Amino acid sequence: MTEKKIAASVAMLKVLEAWGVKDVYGYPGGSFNSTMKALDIEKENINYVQVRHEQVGALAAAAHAKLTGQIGVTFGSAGPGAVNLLNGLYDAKEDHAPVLALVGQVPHTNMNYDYFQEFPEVPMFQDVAVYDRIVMTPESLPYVVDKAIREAYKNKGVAVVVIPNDFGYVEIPDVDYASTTILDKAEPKPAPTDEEVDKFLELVKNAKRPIFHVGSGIKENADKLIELSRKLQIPITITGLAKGSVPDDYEGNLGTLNRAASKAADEAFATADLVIALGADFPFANLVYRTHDFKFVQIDNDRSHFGRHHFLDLGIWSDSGEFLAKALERSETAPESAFFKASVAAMKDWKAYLNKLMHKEEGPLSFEQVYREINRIAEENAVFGIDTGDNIINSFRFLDFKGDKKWTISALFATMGYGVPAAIAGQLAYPDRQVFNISGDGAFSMVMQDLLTEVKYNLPVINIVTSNQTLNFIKSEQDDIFEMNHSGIYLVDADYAKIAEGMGVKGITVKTLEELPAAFDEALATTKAGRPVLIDAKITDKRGIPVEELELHVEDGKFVETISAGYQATHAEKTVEDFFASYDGAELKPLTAYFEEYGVEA
Ligand SMILES: Cc1ncc(C[n+]2csc(CCOP(=O)(O)OP(=O)(O)O)c2C)c(N)n1
Ligand SMILES: [Mg+2]
Repeated sequence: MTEKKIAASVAMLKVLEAWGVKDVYGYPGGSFNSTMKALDIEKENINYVQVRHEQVGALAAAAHAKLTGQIGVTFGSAGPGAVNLLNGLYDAKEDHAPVLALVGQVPHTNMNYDYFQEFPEVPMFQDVAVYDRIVMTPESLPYVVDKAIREAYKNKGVAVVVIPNDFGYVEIPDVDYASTTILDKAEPKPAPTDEEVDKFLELVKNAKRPIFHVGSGIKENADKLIELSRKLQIPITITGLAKGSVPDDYEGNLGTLNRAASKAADEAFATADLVIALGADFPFANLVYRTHDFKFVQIDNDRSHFGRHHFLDLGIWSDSGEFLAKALERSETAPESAFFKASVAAMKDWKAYLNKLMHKEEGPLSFEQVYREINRIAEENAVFGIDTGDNIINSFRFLDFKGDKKWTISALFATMGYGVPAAIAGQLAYPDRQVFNISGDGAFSMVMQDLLTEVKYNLPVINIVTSNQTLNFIKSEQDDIFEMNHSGIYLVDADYAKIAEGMGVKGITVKTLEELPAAFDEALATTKAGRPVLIDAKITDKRGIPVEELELHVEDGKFVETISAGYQATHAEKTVEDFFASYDGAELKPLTAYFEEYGVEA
């Protein structure tokens, strides 16, 4: 037994270091001072990032995990600090991101005496955590944290360790508490059998309009997917999290479904008679997968996920790469498909429309031109933190994901206030890359105090605030509710550039199309000089085209395209043509026009 001693909290930080943790996001409190002391002692080896709100710290940890695949670490003090973490921890849980949350607790000698800020914290985190423990002895503190990290990785979720403050000061034996010295190897990948793949190929052969729905499970296997898509003539739709993983410039990639969607994807999906879900978790399945009957194949590497979104005609437990490789090996090239061609043509039409909007040179400033400028100055390997709201729809439609770009959103939890923390985490994880935060005015004003964090750590983030003085994403929903006035969605405007300046961030306001390019040039120059910048883009509260209102059904053996009855009841537009025209898209054609052109049968 070693004679050497070390403070339990320092031993715990050494465990984090052994796991490769570089940055710890949090906010101090009296119940966390033993760890704060250790963070000072260990400051050469681990970096404490002082955020201005625990929610921002937890969201930054979640974003770090989503961007890098490595564990994110956050902390808060007992009671209020702990509660403030919850939003970010739920984001991590929902997007399956490994995160460790260290939570302060009053000294163990004061526990159960209703002491100041003493709460039973383990129950507070029960629902969000995959591992949730209070440390019972000083000696076990580093051990429990090591175990927590293993659980967070294994279960792709949040591990919570509650630390009675006094334990951290206690000297314990100075030994290696981290389990990371054990050589690690990748988990074995489940693979399909020949029979399973043959059954899949049979279903494809018997389908008239098969379609892929691909999620983040595609990982590094997009090349194989594209090869199979071409070979079997199956167009691809994707979930939001697969955006960028399946290249946008592959002609058979129709993009995302539902509301943050492309027109061609929603239309083609509505006619599919076979849906092949590949590594896809789709929170809108209960809507989009219920519009019509189709056969359903699911390929997933997690057996607990089968059937969660649709009844199965075939379920294949497999890694996406293993499945695609075998499917390529065992399939024969399919003849050219009219459905594939029509879908590709509809997507081309949609892309031309988006391009036209981005390059519009008259009229008021709107989001499309802001995205054009972001694309213009974005570097090949830029990192984007994108906030919840219209920017989700718009980034899926307009942001150019080509190159080695990285991006992160609060996908399944969809919390507002994600952009700033994600950009902070992105810039710290990738100091040599260009980093953007794209936030709506509502979302930004929930976390704008943390511009101070960008300043404190010299993070040259390009903050774009799409300032439309509304909660526009919700306003659009209210537009479609029968006999409802707009309620609670207008925001008092603020001079966000001035607010930024007050915090030490270069602030630029843009009100017109003419001012836009110069503002972006200036922003670029500012960040090149190492300073954060904020562009407050005063855009209109125009709504992007709600392609989810398009519906297709069969009449007399032919597909007919309409707009939903709900939309018709709340808007003047009755025909698809009027609908397109009202969103500046008179030239858009319904998918049915392409069906006719290429001879697609119902
Ligand atoms: C914390 C939180 N509160 C409320 C919502 C519901 N919500 C989703 S988008 C949105 C509006 C976002 O407004 P803004 O940030 O201004 O972006 P815009 O849609 O106007 O571009 C709201 C209120 C949410 N997702 N998260
Ligand atoms: Mg807004």
